[in-house]
Amino acid sequence: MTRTLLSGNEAVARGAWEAGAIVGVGYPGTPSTEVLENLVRYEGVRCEWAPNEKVAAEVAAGVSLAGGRVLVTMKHVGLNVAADPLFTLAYTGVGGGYVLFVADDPGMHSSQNEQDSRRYAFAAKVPMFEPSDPAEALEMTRLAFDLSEEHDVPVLVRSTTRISHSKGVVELDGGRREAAPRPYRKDPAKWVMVPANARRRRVDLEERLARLAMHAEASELNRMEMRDRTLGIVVDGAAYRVVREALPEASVLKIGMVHPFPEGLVRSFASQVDEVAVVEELGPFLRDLVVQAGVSVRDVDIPRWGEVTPASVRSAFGLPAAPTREAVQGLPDRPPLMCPGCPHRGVFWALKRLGAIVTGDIGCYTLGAAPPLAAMDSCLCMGAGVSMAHGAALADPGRPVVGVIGDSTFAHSGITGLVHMAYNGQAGTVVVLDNRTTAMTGHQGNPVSGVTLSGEPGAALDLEALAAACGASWASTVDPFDLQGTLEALREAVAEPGLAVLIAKAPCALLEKSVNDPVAVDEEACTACGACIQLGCPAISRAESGIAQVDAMICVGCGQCVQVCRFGAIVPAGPACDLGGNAR
Ligand SMILES: Cc1ncc(C[n+]2csc(CCOP(=O)(O)OP(=O)(O)O)c2C)c(N)n1
Repeated sequence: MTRTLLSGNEAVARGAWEAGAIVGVGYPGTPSTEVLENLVRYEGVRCEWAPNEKVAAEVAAGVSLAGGRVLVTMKHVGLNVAADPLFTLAYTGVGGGYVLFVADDPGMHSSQNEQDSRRYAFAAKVPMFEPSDPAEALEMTRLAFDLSEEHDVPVLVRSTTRISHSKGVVELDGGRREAAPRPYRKDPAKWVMVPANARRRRVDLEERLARLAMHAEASELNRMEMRDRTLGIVVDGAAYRVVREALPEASVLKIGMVHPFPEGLVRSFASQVDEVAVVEELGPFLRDLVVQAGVSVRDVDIPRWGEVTPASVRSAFGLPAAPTREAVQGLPDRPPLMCPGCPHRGVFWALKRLGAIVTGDIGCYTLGAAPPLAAMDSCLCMGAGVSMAHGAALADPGRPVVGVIGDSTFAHSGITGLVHMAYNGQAGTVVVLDNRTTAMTGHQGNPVSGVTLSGEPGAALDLEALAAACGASWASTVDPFDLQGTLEALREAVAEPGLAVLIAKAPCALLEKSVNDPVAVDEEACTACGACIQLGCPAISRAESGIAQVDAMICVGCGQCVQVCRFGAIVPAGPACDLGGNAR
């Protein structure tokens, strides 16, 4: 037996490997990404990034159909994209064990919404496990594969940021257990979901759920911890650890298998305590289930948004906050900013000069909405940057509209929007910000870069050819570090009577890590006009006197500020320039 520290995501990867998964497939998204990045390091598992979560869920369905165990990973919003195959996969059931890992993000540390994946388990009628720490994440992932095969269903394992990204002690008591082969068997009544077959599988699903409900009542994943019986708390996921810290004396019913919901167990728990309360994140959900089970609940004021904390739990029960260590004071603010040398900056500098409505999308480039660039007008969900451009132009044909989308996001769900624009014969402009990587989630390869999860080269999309194939009448590629060239290309694209696709292509500054010499400000020449400040580069700021100053420690010499300075006041930092103590 080896004891080690693993994050929740590392533990899920380990659990899938131990369970004998032969394929891991998913789409990156914080806080889920590291599962596949860890699983790929194990022998005997083929891991792939899919262009989006729906494709991942379907690839996995193929693995399962042909008898292999498979893990699918995504963040909560990805489950919206994968929902279509998931809902029908509940009908077909599985061949090899099918486990879908989904990571929610209460508090929206890195997400555009805070949706609750527990509701998907109920809506799709599939079982869901909820670990509360990394050790459970490993154990439950392994068990999920067994349950999937035993009950012929896909199984959801739900984590949250706090579990995925914090480390805990995990005991590694076994190696990989190769799963018993489940060879492919032709069975159209199970796998071909035409209405006649689906109607039968729909009834069968209810029977499977009834058996799963019995399983949930007896499952060790749902456990009563009896302490002081004046108060019993029903709790799941990350909130369990918080309750244990905040109310160590309280009795607890820890829900580890939330669907099917163990109603009988809840009633039995309630009969053993004076009063029942529910503590959960993103509620009321568990609370409503407990009430539906016929148990009266003491309502406590836990916020319906964000993460629960020991302080919020204690306050909900009218208790003073336990003493905690003082937070360190006086730390500098670190607002999210495009990095020095980010290729996206040049595009937003140019877009700002265009006076267009800019429908944006999700990625590092969403920072183009922040001042001083402030050149993006919307960010809704992946792919919407393209489709919303079409809609905005329908409503306001007099104004130029530009849709902006990153390379990974374009492959994820932008291509269909482009097809829609071309198909519906409307003029429009789409800019693909091709920084050769999925930067926002930690530099994963994607179908545009052609770099696969295992680091091998795959086919890379030819974006100009793809644009033409989708029906664009104009497609061109520009270097976003050439500011004037980018502005001119944008003007040309907007003037195009048909559908124009401009590809702004230059690698992410953190990807190549090659830097030029930093630049410096010629103090005599600087007029303090602020044009360089308008680029929003963290390396440039105003000195007390108002003139520009460059932080040579972080400047990568991309040259964009040199181009916007009309006075020639930003110059390569040669030996003649005084870089002060910051010189590299
Ligand atoms: C449906 C969905 N899946 C995953 C994510 C997480 N996510 C946000 S943006 C993004 C991709 C960003 O990559 P890219 O479009 O290349 O832009 P970059 O960050 O490189 O500028 C991902 C994976 C999400 N927000 N929504």
